[in-house]
Amino acid sequence: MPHRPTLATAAEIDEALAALPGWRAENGRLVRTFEFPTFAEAFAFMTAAALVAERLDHHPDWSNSWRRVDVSLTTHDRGGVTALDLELARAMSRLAAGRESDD
Ligand code: H2B
Repeated sequence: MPHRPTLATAAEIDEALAALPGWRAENGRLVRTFEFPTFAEAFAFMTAAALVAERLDHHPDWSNSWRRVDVSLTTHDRGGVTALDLELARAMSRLAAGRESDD
């Protein structure tokens, strides 16, 4: 993958989202809310995701409130969603899998 890929098409985003439950496309961004049983688990998820983001040199816009993490991904350089956002979304979903709260 090139370091800064080109914008994904709407069809590419739709296809990718079909395999990314909970994520949606909104205003040139991929957005998702994660909710964990405890603040400690939410923060542990953020720590793990931050290491992936550093490795990709691609960083989430996100906020945390207690057990909840709101994530918004975009490629600022390109003004929209690229394969890097999709890759980071997949990695975040993998890290959260089985750890989210049911309520
Ligand atoms: N993260 C995100 N989400 N979008 C970017 O365009 C971006 C980034 N650009 N992290 C990177 C860093 C760029 O500033 C460096 C120089 O690679």
